Amino acid sequence: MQASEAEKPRIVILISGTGSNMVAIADAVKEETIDAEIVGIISNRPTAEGLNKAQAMGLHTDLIDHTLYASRDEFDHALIRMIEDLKPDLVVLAGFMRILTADFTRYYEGRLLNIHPSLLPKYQGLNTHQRALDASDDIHGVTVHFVTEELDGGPNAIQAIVPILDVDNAQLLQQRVHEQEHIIYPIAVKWFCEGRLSMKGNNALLDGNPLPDSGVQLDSRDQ
Ligand code: NHR
Ligand code: GAR
Repeated sequence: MQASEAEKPRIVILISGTGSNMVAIADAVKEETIDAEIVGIISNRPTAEGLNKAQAMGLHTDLIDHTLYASRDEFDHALIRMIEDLKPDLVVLAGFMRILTADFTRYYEGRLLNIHPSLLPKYQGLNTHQRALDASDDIHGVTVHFVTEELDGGPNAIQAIVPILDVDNAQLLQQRVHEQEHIIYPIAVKWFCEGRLSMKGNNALLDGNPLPDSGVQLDSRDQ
């Protein structure tokens, strides 16, 4: 029997910019690859292009401008209130560019995912593509992980390896990493919505079994 709309897992997506990962997830929901309901897209930036894309897809959008809050604490508490109005089962960071306080990450522990453009634990923080090039790495990639208080430090769910080419620069590398992001983020969200992906302690579990530190690893060279 098809689950009624009311029973589907409810997803809220937080963005700050382009929103291409948000669109990839929303497309997978629309195509019914993911059996869930996207109940809202929230941006901390009024100019985020992703807001227009979400509206064009008929999704509910909210704006919460972090520059109007005196502290991270006040912003995060207001953000929690805005998210809670939407009663989510899963909160997805998709290019959301504000570091979150421990109050926030504890509130959503085990139901908060992020995508980070590196093979975590390598290159936490910003400017990851240039840092991988500067280090003359052979491979780079992208990771979906559960968010904990420690920045980019929560357990990995899935990552995709992207080879670094001799002719690469940060922009080319970023483009190839982006293609992989749009593959692995919908997979992770699907697993979560099916009850297959969860977090216990500092481990990600798939079907109840702890994943390796890398998470499930895909290699774009195999595609
Ligand atoms: N918060 C916690 N506690 N833990 C994580 O793992 C988080 C997080 C908040 C965001 C996404 C993220 C990433 O994948 C993320 C993961 C922004 C910054 C940052 O330095 C760092 C990491 C991430 C996102 N932001 C600046 C700040 O002062 C602002 C930068 C800007 O506005 O452009 O918050 O890497
Ligand atoms: C993505 O590449 C994501 O990995 C990255 O921002 C981009 C957002 O793209 N996230 C971070 O760098 C987090 N620090 P999108 O807005 O098109 O989804």
